[in-house]
Amino acid sequence: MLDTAKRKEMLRTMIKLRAFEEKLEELYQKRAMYGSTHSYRGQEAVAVGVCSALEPKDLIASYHRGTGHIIAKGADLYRLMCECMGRLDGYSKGRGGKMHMGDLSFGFLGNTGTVGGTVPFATGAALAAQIRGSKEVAVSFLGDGAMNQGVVHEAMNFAGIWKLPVIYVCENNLYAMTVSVEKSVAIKHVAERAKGYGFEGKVIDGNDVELVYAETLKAAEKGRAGGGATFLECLTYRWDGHFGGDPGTAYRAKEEIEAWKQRCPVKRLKEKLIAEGNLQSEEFEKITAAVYAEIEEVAKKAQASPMPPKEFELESVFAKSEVAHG
Ligand SMILES: Cc1ncc(C[n+]2csc(CCOP(=O)(O)OP(=O)(O)O)c2C)c(N)n1
Ligand SMILES: [Mg+2]
Repeated sequence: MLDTAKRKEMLRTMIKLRAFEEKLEELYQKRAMYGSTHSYRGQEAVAVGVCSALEPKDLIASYHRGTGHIIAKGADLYRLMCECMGRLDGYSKGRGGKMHMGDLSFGFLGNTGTVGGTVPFATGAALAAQIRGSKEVAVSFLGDGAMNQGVVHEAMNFAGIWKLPVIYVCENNLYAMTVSVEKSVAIKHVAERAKGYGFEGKVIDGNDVELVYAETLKAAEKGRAGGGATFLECLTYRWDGHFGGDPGTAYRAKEEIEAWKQRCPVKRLKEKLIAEGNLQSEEFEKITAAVYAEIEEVAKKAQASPMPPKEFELESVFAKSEVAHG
């Protein structure tokens, strides 16, 4: 069993993910953030359970709903916030925004707004680790909607053939934008597809951070030992709309949203620790207040930081014309 200190750390990180999303939402409403938000509220146990079970050298690939994964893997909050706000100090110098970053210093292969687009990133990183014999494991986070992309099928088939040390963590939050998984997938659980790729697929409670941790640890140990890939279908739910401009209620029943809020991953771990006598309510309040204060500070600092200079517009682009246009 996980020790209390580690579980409290996981609780703190889940609160951090939530506080970060709430701050982004506020900045988005004030037009202080560019692009859009894709709130991770409700899904925190997946990112935190997975990343807490990984080693620093391990790698993750993320997607549009990625801020939670990036924080859980160890991002610098200031640099992340700057990127979300289009600032020079951001991970992509303010050019990529929330959906387009990458930084190998903390094992983050990158994210993109192209659904399913980063699944091959993690698969390729796992192939590289296998060739080098470096014992790294790569994780690809992906949504239920990404499961219907061709490139995802190609990558998973490849991982099955080569027994790659990769873990596919599918966050089944029951919707892809406004379309329910029942309407877009012909089988009950996408994890069943893993059999067709030649590796193990499991359906787990994605709101139970300790379970997500334990299953990731097993999958990582298996991958490091040469046992190949694992697919984890984590059942979870996004509390908010698909993006900042979507209230999320036109295509989902209020009762459904409320029922999932009762299964809040933060509340679950908090109540468990309290029942065991390992946490007091006052301590929880203190942790929460400290985390929210930290995020507030980060946002203030990011808002006061410089924008990329104008000359920067033609830097870091793949192609530019030397011809002057009149
Ligand atoms: C290749 C591609 N097709 C369509 C879109 C539009 N799109 C953006 S997010 C999204 C839904 C993704 O759903 P899912 O993978 O379940 O992730 P979630 O938003 O639920 O976290 C779609 C269809 C896109 N960005 N990229
Ligand atoms: Mg989804």
